[in-house]
Amino acid sequence: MTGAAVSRRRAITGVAGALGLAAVGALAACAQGKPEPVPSDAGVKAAVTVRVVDNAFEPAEVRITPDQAVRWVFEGTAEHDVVANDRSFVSELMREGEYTHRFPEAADFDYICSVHPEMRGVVRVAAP
Ligand SMILES: [Cu+2]
Repeated sequence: MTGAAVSRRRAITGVAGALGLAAVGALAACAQGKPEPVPSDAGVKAAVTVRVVDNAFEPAEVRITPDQAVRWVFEGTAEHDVVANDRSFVSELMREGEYTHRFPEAADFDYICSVHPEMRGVVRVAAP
C-alpha cells in the first residue's frame, strides 16, 4: 500500500467519525423536541371532541370549565400528536385512536403537533 492510500483511508475514517457524532447530536435534538407522553385520561368522559386531521385541529379553539376533559380523535392519514406548550398533556404520535385529558385548573392551554408546528390549538378552561 502506498503512503497516499493510507492517508486517504485515514481521511475517510475521520469523516465517518464526524458523521457519527452528528447523528448522535441529531438524536439528542429529536429527544428534546418531543417531550415524554402524558398518559391519556382514558376513563374520563369528555365534554368536547377535537378532530385531528391533515393538518389541523378542528376546532382549533375549545372552551370548557375546570375538571372537564377534551378528547382528541385522530383521523389523519399522517401521524400527529398533541403537545401542550407547558407539557401538561402530551400524546403519542398516532394515526388513529384517541387521547383524553382532564383540565383541573382554569387557564388557557396552547398546544401544537410536534411534527407540524403549523398545527395549533388552544383549550380555554374558565369557570362558568
Ligand atoms: Cu401533525
